[in-house]
Amino acid sequence: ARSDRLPDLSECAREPIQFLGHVQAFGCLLIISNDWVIQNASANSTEILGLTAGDLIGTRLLDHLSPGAMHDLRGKFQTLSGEDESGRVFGVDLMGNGRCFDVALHRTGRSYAIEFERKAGDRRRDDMALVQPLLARVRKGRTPVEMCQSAVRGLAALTGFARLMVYRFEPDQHGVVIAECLSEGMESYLGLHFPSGDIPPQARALYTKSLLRIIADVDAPVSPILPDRDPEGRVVDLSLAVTRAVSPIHLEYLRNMQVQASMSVSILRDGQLWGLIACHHPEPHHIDYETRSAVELFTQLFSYELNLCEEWAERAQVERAHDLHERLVMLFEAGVDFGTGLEQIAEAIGGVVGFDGLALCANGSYCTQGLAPTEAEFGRIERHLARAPAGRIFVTDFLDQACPEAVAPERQIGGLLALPLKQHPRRFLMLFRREVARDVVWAGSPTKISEEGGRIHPRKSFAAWAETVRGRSAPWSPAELRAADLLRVTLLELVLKLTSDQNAAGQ
Ligand code: BLA
Repeated sequence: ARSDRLPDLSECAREPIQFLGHVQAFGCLLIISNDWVIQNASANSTEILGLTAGDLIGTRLLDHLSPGAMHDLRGKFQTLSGEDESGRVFGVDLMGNGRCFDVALHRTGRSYAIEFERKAGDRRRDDMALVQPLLARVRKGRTPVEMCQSAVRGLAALTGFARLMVYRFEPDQHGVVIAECLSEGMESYLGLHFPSGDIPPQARALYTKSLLRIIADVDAPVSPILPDRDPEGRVVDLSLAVTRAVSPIHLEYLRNMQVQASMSVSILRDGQLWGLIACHHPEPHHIDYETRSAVELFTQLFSYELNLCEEWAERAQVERAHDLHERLVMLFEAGVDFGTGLEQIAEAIGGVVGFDGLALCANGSYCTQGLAPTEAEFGRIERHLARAPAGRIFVTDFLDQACPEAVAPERQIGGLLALPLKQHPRRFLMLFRREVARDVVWAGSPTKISEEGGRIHPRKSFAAWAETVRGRSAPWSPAELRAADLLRVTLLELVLKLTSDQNAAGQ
């Protein structure tokens, strides 16, 4: 029966996820005018505040709250200026009866949204104080992946989630789990890839504005906002609401993954979504707003550190690309050539461009290193490339599409980067990359795919992703292509020199 209410899967990208009109059970939401009159209230205000939507709508907020609480909230409201700004106040005794709440507020159009969550009574921990030591540990990581690993470990301790992952978006927008922290009995997703559609574009756009969302219990009843329109007749925009109920499609996905609670925090780079810290729990799991705020702050600082580390790695790669010229010139001056020194040459090139094998024809014999086609297949690719524009690198992450039927599928070659060595006849040094779908495997039996229920399931997503990338390699990055272009010039120079040396020797 549940499926009947779900939108068509092909309509995913059009689902208006910020206009679904409901909040989750853990908090309630009021919309108030700028003179504090309550315009809308979620139906669960009864459970959270002890006041029904009917009691609230049309009255002023100060009719219900203690003077102390009103003072705190007013002060916060005054700091909000811009459209997207939000404020938070923790541990407010709303009614003056000792029951404390965390409060979130933000502007929405001409009104304000204000959300309340009950605070656990026995709270003694200062989460903000934990952010600094966590960050200090992250900084010790030497690579982006090490930093991510340390971040999920730290957040596991802070939040109690059972599976925490860093999910990184690739250039084609699909994603891969690059770091993970599991508690006992949880299935590992490390290294798995998922298609871009698992997080549709409107969700990604929202996640660059609203950095953390929690789904405390996928089966908890959601609560409607009453009435469902604002005074101007528009559906309430919940983009920045922390209690926003999530897409029913996504809830189905989580249920199929046996996840009962989920939280994800955006990792941004230059304002774009770089990835997510995705957290799962097999039971309902709510962490209060103050802890979530500490997680959000940590993730913002962590993103900054991660950006620095990535930029550093990128700069180091550019330096290595420049050094490669010197290294190759020195090798050749020491008498090495493509035939005798292929291993050293491959190692030097491997420092700036990632590949799984290379091949070329040197002095009439076919030389290879690692993953490579047969000589006949190599010849077929070379004949194909002879038609490509001269004096440029040729690159593809889908060899079978670029040069159909040149190479047998058993070779599992997905990517090719060809560097011209000679004009007449045209000769190339070719770097090969393995087919990526064969590199990655789903943890667990692939036959389980068909046994599992539900229309959307990460196993099926993974299978669909593997299908779309069959025959493809990981993409060549812009930095690698820049390095390859420098390498192209170096190689032409070296080959020219080799030929003139040989000519001189022959005279
Ligand atoms: C949202 N999908 C999400 C989110 C994640 C994923 C992390 C953010 C919400 C959250 O915190 O749970 C996907 N989660 C993953 C993936 C992994 C994971 C890939 O843990 C892997 C380890 N999803 C689909 C399909 C559709 C879809 C086919 O698989 C649409 C037809 C929709 N996903 C979808 C929507 C949202 C979403 C609409 C937004 C939910 C919201 O914020 O309201």
